[in-house]
Amino acid sequence: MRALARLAAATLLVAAPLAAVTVSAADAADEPVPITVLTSDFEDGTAQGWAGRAAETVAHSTAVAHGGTGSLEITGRTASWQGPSLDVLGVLEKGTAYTISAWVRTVSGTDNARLSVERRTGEVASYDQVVGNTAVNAGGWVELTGRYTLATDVDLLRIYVETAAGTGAFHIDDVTVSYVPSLPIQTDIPAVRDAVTSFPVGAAITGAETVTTHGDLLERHFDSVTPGNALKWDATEPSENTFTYAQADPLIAWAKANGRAVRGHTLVWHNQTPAWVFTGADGQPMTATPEDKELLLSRLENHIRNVAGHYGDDIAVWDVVNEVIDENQADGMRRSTWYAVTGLDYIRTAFRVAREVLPDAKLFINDYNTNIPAKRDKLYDLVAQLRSEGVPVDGVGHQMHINVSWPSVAETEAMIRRFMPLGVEQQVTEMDVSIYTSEGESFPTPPADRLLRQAYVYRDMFALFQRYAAEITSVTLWGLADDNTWLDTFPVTRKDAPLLFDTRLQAKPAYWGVVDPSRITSPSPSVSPSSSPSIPSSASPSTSPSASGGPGACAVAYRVTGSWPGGFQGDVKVTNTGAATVSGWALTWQYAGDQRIAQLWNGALTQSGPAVTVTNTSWNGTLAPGASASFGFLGSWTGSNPAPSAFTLNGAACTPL
Ligand code: 9MR
Repeated sequence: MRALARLAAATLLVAAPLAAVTVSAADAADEPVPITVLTSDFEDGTAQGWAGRAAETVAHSTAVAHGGTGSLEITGRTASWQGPSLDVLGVLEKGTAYTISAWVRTVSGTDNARLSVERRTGEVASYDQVVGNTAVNAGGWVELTGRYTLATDVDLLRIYVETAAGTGAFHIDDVTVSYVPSLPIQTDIPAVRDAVTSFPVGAAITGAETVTTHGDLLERHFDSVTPGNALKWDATEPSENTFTYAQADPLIAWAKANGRAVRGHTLVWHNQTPAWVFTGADGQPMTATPEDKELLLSRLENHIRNVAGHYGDDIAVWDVVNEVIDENQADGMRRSTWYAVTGLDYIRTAFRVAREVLPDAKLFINDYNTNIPAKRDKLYDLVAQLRSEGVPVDGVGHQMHINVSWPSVAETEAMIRRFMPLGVEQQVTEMDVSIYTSEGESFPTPPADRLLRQAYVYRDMFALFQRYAAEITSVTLWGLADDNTWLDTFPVTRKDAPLLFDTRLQAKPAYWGVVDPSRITSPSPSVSPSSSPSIPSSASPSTSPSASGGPGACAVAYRVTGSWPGGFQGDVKVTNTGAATVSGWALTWQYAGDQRIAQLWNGALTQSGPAVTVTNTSWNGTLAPGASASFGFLGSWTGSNPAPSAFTLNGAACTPL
């Protein structure tokens, strides 16, 4: 398969409305090939479509350049938010994870530059920060680079650069937007939610993870979801008594539509809480006065009544308070503003109000490092005290942000056992397993030995949780796949890989650690030799007719998922609609146009003129009745790009879908 996929380095270089689109062929299964959908190099003497956000001046410049001789200069700014902006509606597609990069320098002086996306749907505008404040000066170019996935349909979409403080002139150059084509999800491996039946398994998500291929992966494998940020205070009540559910509503709607549970996260936290919450009536930061305490608790009550009430029974489990413990304090309580102003009363109020609003919901106290005995015991003491007072704490959430060498199973078991006498539910709420064991490490790609260690950690921890299934009522992973994890920037910026699926949404050894530990040593799970499929030769694709189930026993969906002048991306799903298992397959079609496939994944390609044959890989060759296999590809076309109208599977005609 490698040899077949590693075609001659075909390069498609074609003009697109905004920029050149470059596709270089390589072995997509092993080496992701980024596709650049936008380049602004300012080498043609124009502003290449960039405009100001207000009345500032945006013009081509040859004063400085990052590459070549031209850049874009922004002058005449009267506010720090003013800067260059480019329409990318129609360039960025929903659900695709893009890398956006821009080089910036000031004309003089220093500032912090940041890069964002403005989007509007109807009257509602949102501003998504892609790259946060980054120090820039006049002495050299600084790259702003970050990842962005559009999760919703929009009427307006623009990328822009602004600064944090000043209004000085600055330059930008060599702006690029690129993505690595996602692979189809594997449909021939067990679903996590089917393999683990002792408790529901969930994933923390953003809106982007409910659509396209990510949505397929989520829907296939997970029983429940936790909005990772969308229900936090800064997202739901950014200014006093103004509630907005624009981020969270689509996630909860997805869960409802797909019959999945939701863990609500979180009603009270010291992070991601807007400053106004802690600002007193006098405009000053709150202190431990009776007036400030009363105001803060009334804001808390109002917040919970609105947010929990908005979702009602659609969210049956809430992290009511998050991370309130500090084991280094004698009383075990984190010195947050919540605590400084109200003592323990913010926790009492939060649980009381949540119970009033949601009499049937399970109410949790959630924290990290609960496996560390000192912290665990402080949390135990607090929960014991609250429950003895009648505060309705139903459960303890263990975040479980761990790594490949810490903690031990024994420590984790002691954590679970510690809380059993309290009679509370316990849930694992934010599990991920970093491949790093210290802050000094940084790997460009995850080393195989770390991925194996990680698989054994997942295996052992899930086995432990299953042994304590009477206590552990759900396990949630803090993310869907390694392409979106908070650990890429914490505690330092480096690529981490803490989840079950890799950056291209394919199952990792960690996945097998959860689903079938006997297959851990096989990172690309392959069929064992004794049961390996007989792969028909592409030259004689009808060698297994008996296995195909006969004519008409297959259905093929051929889709063009992206197209640009001269190039296109597609995927094909072939389904065995017969009564017999297909063991090894060859799918053929004829192109009516001048299409050439340059690169194909999850299958092996032969193309001779318009005749295309794709055979299975080692791991998707067996199609039970009703089962499907999918593969994707990049290709070129001239003239027109019609979809093929007829397909055969092992020589038998299929129904085109
Ligand atoms: O995953 C969240 C990340 O996107 C946010 O930037 C971060 C900011 O506070 O919060 C992350 O989620 C945290 C969760 O809410 C509470 N436990 C720790 C999680 C990781 O920081």
